[in-house]
Parts: sequence; C-alpha cells; structure tokens
Amino acid sequence: MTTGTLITVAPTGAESAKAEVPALPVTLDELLLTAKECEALGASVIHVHIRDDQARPTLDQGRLRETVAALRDATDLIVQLSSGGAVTDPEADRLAVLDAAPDMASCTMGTVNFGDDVFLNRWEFIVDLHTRMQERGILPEYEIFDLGHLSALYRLLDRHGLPHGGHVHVDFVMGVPGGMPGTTATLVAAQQMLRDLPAGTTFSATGVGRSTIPVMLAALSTGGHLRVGMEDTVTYAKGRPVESNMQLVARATGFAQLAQRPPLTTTEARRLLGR
Ligand code: KMH
Ligand code: ZN
Repeated sequence: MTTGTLITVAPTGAESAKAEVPALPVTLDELLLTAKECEALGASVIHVHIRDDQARPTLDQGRLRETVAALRDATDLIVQLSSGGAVTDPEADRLAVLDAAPDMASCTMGTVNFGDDVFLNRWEFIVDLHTRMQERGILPEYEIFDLGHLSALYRLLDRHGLPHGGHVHVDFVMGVPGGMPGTTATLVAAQQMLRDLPAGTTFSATGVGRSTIPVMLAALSTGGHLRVGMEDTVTYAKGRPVESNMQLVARATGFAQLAQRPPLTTTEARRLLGR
C-alpha cells in the first residue's frame, strides 16, 4: 500500500567544512531556523549532526542534550541524532549519543569504505547500539550503505529482536564512494531484499551527490520515503551550489506531490514509525 512520503532532512553532516559550504547550518540558531523552515516545507524527521564553536563535528554531550531540547521546543519534528558521527569518532562517544534521549538515532549496519576513509561499524558495536536503543525506547534508523548491510540487519533482528515499539525503518544511503551506487537498479535490489525483514518495514533513501535525483525518483516510485539535505548534497544542479536545506526539502516535496504521495505531517510520521 502506498502512503504519503516521510521526508527526513539531514541538514549538516560531519563531512563538509563551513568555510567551503557557507550555507551549512552549524550553530544551534542556524539549525533551529533550518529545522523550523524545513518542517513548514514538509520535513517530519531531522537527522542531526552538531558542530563545536569552530564548526568542527562534535559529539559533546551537553551540546547534544541542548540541541534535542531546543529542537523539541521549536518544532514538532522527530529528532534523530546521528550515532555515526564523523569517521574519527570513538565508539564510546558514539554510544553515548543515546544518553541525550532522542526520539530516534541512526544505527549503521556495517563497515564501509567512505571515500578515502573507512566508516567502521563492528558487529559487537552494532549489537550494543541496537540493544541500548531497545532498552531506552529509542527508534533506530538502520542505515544501509551496502547491500550486505541488509543481511547484517536480518541477523541482528533474528538474534536480538525487534526495536522498541516493533517498527523497523531503514535508510538506504546510496552513492557514497565505496558503498552501493545511487542507481534505480540498486535501489530496486535493496528494496527486494527487504522482503526478508518483518512485514511493515519502511525505507527511505538518499542519494549522495549527483545521485540525489535518480535515487529520489526511484524511491518515490517504489513506495519508499526520502532523505535530503546538505549532509548528502551540496550541489543543486551542475555548477549551482545548494543555497539552503530548504531548497532541497522544497524540491523533495515537489517531487513527492508529483508522485501523488504528498509529505506526511509530523503526526502522520509519528504514526507510521510508532513514535
Ligand atoms: N558521517 C558519516 C561517517 C550517521 O549519521 O549515522 C556517518 C554518518 C552516518 O553520517
Ligand atoms: Zn549522518
């Protein structure tokens, strides 16, 4: 059954430098303004990475808590913290992200080459993240950078049970150099593999860089949901830098409406995800 479209905005990420991408929201004020405007345009979930006073990625506990509280105060968005952080972040700090008690947190389902770096996600670490989220009532978004990560998810749920609330939601992060390509064929293959997961499993997809549009169109036509934002895309079209996250959310909303799958409200999104 096709539903409306859950739109997640991933406004900041850990990879782009503010000096190179001046429109990137890095302060709390910039993040809150972005969050409010993206909610008004159709986003219902926000995937959050935060920065320090020098605009460098950080997992500082105080800042994370303050960010979660401020987002809840200013918006009705479902707040999803990144447990992925930056490729240099230690596992202990990534686990401690859960102490900030977000509604959701990402949980990447395996190691992947990440450009010239390696995004390390050991099995025991994944199990730790999953079981701590189960205990604390935080909904994981299982991030899938490669098709084998879906086999790992199957194994995780088989051995350690469903997330708190029982709903399984995955996000295909496509087009990372070293991960699965951002193509329709790959998205269809990934979607087919979801058949092995519990009935009712939902998915979003995001295409990094120039794969953003093909992935968005493929996701909409296969019943998937969308993640967009400057974490994944800093070029709007050839030779045109992204002006703001709002520009990307507006484009996603437009595509979703054309597909006759309009954006879910935050209330509808909470119902879909069981939050
Ligand atoms: N920054 C990447 C290394 C996540 O948020 O969980 C990892 C990432 C995934 O962005
Ligand atoms: Zn992220």
